[in-house]
Order: sequence, then C-alpha cells, then structure tokens
Amino acid sequence: METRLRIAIQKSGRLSEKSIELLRNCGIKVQKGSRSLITQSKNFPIDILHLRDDDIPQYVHDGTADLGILGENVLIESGFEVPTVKKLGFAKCRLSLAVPKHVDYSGVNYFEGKKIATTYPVLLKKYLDEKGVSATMHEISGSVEIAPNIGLADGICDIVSTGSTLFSNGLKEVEKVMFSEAVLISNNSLSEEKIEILNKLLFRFDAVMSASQNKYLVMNVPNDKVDEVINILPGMKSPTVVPLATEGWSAIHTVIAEDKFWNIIDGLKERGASGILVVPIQKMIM
Ligand code: PRT
Ligand code: ZN
Repeated sequence: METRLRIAIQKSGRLSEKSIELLRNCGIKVQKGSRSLITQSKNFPIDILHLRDDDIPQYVHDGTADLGILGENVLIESGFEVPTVKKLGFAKCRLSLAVPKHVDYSGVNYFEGKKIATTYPVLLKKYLDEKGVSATMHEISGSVEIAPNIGLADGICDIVSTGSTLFSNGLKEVEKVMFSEAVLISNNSLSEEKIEILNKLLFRFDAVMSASQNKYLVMNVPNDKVDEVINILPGMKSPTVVPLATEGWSAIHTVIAEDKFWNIIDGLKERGASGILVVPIQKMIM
C-alpha cells in the first residue's frame, strides 16, 4: 500500500485558511470547504485531518496524525512534548497580561494575590512561577476580556494581536508572557518512508515561504549609476544587468527581501532609477 502522511490542521478558525493556502501554494490539491473529518490530496501522498486546534498536539503525539499545524501557544499549553519541525510565519500573536486601563501598574508584582482570568493556565502559571508571583488563576473558556469589567478578575492573560480587543474593553497590555506563531509539528517516530515524504513537503514549504518574503525587483538605471545602485542593493546574489535599447541605460534585475525594499527606494530614485517594478515571486528554490 502507498505510504501517506496524515497532517492535522484546524477545522475552522484563524489557522484553517492559511494552513490550506500554504498546502495549495505547495502544489498540493486540497478540497475546499470539506466538512468531513479527513480529506485526501489527489496529487500528493497526504491526507488532511480537520480538528479543533486543542486536539492536534495529542493526535500528533499518539501518531493518529503524523504532522500538525497549530499555534505554538496551544502546543505548549497542551503539555505534549512533540517536536516543532518548522515555524510557519503566520498567525503571529502574543500571550499577554492586561489590566484595566486606569490601574497604576508598576510591575509584575501588581498581580501578587490578585485574580487573573485566562484560557492559558499552564503558560500563565509557568510565567508567574518564574517571576515569583502568586496569584489566583480563574480558568474560563471564552471572552476572557470581559472578566475584569464584570468583576470576575483583576486582570486577564490572553492572546493579543492588534490590541484592539483590549482597547475596546478598557484594558491595557502590561506584560508579554510569550510570542507565538503557527508551527509545523511532527510525531516523534515517523517511518523512513514518511520522513521521505515529509522532506519533500518541507522542500516545498521552504520554496513557498522564501518566495513570500522576497520580491523580484526590476528597474532602469543610467549606465554611469549602475555600480552605485548595485552597491545599495541588499540582494541575495549579484544582480543581472542588461543593456536597454535606449543608449546609455541598463535594466537591473534582482531579488530582495520585501521588508528591505522601503529602506532603499529613496536611494534608488536619487541615483536616477526609473520604471521600478516590484513583482511577487511564486516559488523560490535556493
Ligand atoms: O475551535 P478551535 O479550538 O479550533 O479554535 P480556537 O477558538 O481555540 O482558536 P482561534 O481560531 O481563535 O485561534 C487559533 C490560533 O490563532 C491561536 O491559538 C493563536 O495561536 C492564533 N492567533 C493569532 C490568535 C490571534 N492571532 C488572536 N488575535 N488567536 C486568538 N486571537 C483572539 C484573542 O483571543 C482575542 O480575543 O483575538 C482577540 C485579540 O485580537 P486583537 O487583534 O484584537 O488584539
Ligand atoms: Zn482551540
């Protein structure tokens, strides 16, 4: 029988779409909007198990799934020791402590003897223990941010991304307990055959992820400025320089990290670069 890898992803929630998109960008055909527990890819030896994110660590630990995609926060909270194979760069957020905005907050000792509402008791306890603070944890399963307003707690420990939920509930972020992003986890004892498929998958993940972090940059530059322009490019390799049909001009092509582009754009313009194009890259094999 053909060996297939079974990957657990979130059934519905913040990670589902991005997880499916990542697989799709890797050329893996995945049925959309499937309501069944398990779907099969037709063109890659992988089956997709759709679960609640909280169940993923256990499934991967027990080997019911070979791989899983979930937030690091959920993985650590679960207590299962499952290796992280790769950080996936999406669903970035942090687990933070927050208090009502009028509180005169002077430091983590503020929480001594206080009541904190959270859905992350394990991570919170570890953090408080490290800081030598003893507080009462009030574990609730949803809408943690309303707890202080209804007198249920003095503060909360919850996931923050933009901060707007805290803001609209009259709370302020005072401590960052951990930073999290989506990760790929793997069962500890995959067979040789499964590891081979995993390596193929990781090769594709790398190609897709480096592509999304980089852009293809094309521009026209006067010949006497070509060297200067090349000097300010943070490219991966030496750029391609091709003469244009217009006398005295060249085109420069290179790949640059997206976050570097805005740092050099003024420098390019000052050196006479024109017709600057920044083009998305679909796949990048280093
Ligand atoms: O049903 P299931 O158990 O599968 O899903 P879930 O409800 O447990 O999780 P879900 O889908 O809400 O989140 C899945 C994962 O996304 C989390 O475990 C985090 O790793 C990650 N993530 C990234 C977030 C956020 N950003 C986020 N903003 N998870 C939750 N939030 C919530 C937060 O709880 C708070 O209510 O959004 C609010 C804060 O957002 P801002 O932007 O207002 O700060
Ligand atoms: Zn969950």
